[in-house]
Amino acid sequence: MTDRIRAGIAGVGFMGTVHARAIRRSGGIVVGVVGATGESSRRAAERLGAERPVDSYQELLGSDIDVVHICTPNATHAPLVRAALAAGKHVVCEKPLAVGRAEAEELAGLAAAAGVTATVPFVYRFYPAVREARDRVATGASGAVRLLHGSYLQDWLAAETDDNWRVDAAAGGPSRAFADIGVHWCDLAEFVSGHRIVAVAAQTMTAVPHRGGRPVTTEDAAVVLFRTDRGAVGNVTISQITPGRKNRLWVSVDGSAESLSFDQENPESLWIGGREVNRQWLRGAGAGSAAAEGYVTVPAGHPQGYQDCFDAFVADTYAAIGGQPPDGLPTFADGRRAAVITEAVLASARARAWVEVAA
Ligand code: SOE
Repeated sequence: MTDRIRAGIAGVGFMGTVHARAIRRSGGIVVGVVGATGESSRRAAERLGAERPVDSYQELLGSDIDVVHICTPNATHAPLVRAALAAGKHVVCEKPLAVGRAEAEELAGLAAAAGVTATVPFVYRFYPAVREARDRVATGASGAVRLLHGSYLQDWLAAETDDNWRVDAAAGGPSRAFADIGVHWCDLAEFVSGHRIVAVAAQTMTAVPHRGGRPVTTEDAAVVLFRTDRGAVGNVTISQITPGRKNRLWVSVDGSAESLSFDQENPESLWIGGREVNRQWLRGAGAGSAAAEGYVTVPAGHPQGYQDCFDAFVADTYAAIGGQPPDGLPTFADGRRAAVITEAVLASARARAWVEVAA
């Protein structure tokens, strides 16, 4: 496909804005955007540089777009994805793909049957340091992976006065912290290690029982033990109430020959621990694997960050739309995987027992 990809965006908040930048940086065209109201759509069309304002999602789907980016609250993803697939569009749907396993499985099945490109932005895969870690494990440099551990900590809900649509199960789904960011950590741990989580023992907690004058039924934090399909064990702490941690995803993959750790708040390097020597691999300094170098866009010392990951994710999605799906592209199958793990975490927390994670 030599023509530029023509994209529509549903949802014009923080994520819709990030997607709009990435669409343009990937050579795409933002044809139209639709928000909650006609007025918010028109304002966003101007702010995001869309070709024209659009009054409704149906009008957007009826226009000359190749792909729609769904950046709306979680509970609206399924109906919007169904309509986009029925209209023959490729789809980029924000995570979580759906608010439950059954819905996620349905959407993954519909996308496969439609034969379109359907992706989910597990964008932390697109840091060059993460690709370097994945390559070191895949090529055997790290040895056999024995432990996976870490945390994903934020603080934007730490205050009792903090509130957000994700707090409400009706809009966000039955899980909040884990479905929102725990799935990123699990995706990254599995992506780098090649292992699959097969059983979890989880504890969730809601530190702030009321927000905005209403009771809270979704978790502020979760602590999860797990086993993998290849004999490793691990644990992860997920929190959106940890003061001072803004978006601190940290994962350690501990092999028999070396351990690797990546910190999303310090993404320009990969720590490589050895018995005799510890090293810091530096992005862009020329010593990376081909897998890592493919995502280096500027030299070392000129930091790449979150938006760069999003740009690479959208560019790879568009390459897939053009018939050349790159390695490591997160699809609806990965969105389904996230929903399966989330369901097991909630079930384990309720039962206070180990729960198997379906394949
Ligand atoms: C809020 O927790 C949020 O924007 C998530 O929804 C994103 O997936 C994550 O990348 C950053 O934090």
